[in-house]
Amino acid sequence: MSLISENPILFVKHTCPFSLKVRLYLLEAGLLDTVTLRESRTPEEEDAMKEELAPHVAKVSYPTLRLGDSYMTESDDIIAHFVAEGGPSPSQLPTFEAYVDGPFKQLLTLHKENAELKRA
Ligand SMILES: N[C@@H](CCC(=O)N[C@@H](CS)C(=O)NCC(=O)O)C(=O)O
Repeated sequence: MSLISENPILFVKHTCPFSLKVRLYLLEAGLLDTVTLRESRTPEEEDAMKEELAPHVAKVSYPTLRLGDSYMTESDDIIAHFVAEGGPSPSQLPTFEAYVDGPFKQLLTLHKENAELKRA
């Protein structure tokens, strides 16, 4: 028996809104069991995950999808990958859409405002 998982590996950070976006897509699409989920929940786990990913990507960011030897580091690209593989379009997933149009959008706005205030 091979110990190597054939599933794509999804690396996520527990509290990351971009990671939650991809997880929610997979959950509502019924595709969560098609990936191996690797989640960091503590600073120690984050450090270990960063060390593991750093040799393979220009900049470590979450979520990251590992597909064999290639790595995708943009949440929208990751979702587009699953759609291209036959997954449902995000517009067919009301809970996903509610998250993206509501809390996710608000978090991005707050994040941008915060960055601008810091620059001022
Ligand atoms: N454009 C990226 C943004 C992802 C992003 O900014 N993720 C944050 C965590 S929520 C990150 O990876 N920050 C660097 C880090 O935590 O080391 C995407 O849509 O996936």
